[in-house]
Amino acid sequence: MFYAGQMGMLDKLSGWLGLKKKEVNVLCLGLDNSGKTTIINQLKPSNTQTQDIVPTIGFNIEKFKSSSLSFTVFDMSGQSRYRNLWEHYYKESHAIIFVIDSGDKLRMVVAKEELDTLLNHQDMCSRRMPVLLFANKSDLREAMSSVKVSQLL
Ligand SMILES: Nc1nc2c(ncn2[C@@H]2O[C@H](COP(=O)(O)OP(=O)(O)O)[C@@H](O)[C@H]2O)c(=O)[nH]1
Ligand SMILES: [Mg+2]
Repeated sequence: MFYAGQMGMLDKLSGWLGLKKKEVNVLCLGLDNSGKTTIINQLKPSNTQTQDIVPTIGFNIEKFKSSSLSFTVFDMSGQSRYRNLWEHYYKESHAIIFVIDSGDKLRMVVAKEELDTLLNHQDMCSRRMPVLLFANKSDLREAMSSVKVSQLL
């Protein structure tokens, strides 16, 4: 039952992202601490234990695969010298989930910069790809509304 429920969630996600392909690679991006690992762990079916964390100094990539969806997760900010390590994932991805911490007013401008850089990247702007902007942590008392977040972005 738990497994079926989780699969339903992933199917819904495919629907929201408008994905019709059989095998799709989803990139989950955002600043560190925005909640990417938490979201991805919620999406994981209970039998998907293969969490492939590839730690490098100051940089990590998480991956998991479930039925036809494969997820790659990484932090986008701060470590521009690691940029070339994750940029090559853009080419092979079919959809993006960009996670924003709605409570992090100070770094909203950094999130915007990273989003702009992403969307202007040569491997991104030359094609059409669904992007889900995930205004996370809306439960926080100081959280900005999703409308406010989208205005700032
Ligand atoms: N209040 C609140 N905290 C969250 C939410 N999602 C994640 N967090 C917390 O934010 C912190 C960073 O989350 P994490 O998933 O590690 O972020 P990542 O660096 O983007 O992978 C953790 O302490 C989480 O428990 C949320 O929706 N609401
Ligand atoms: Mg993480």
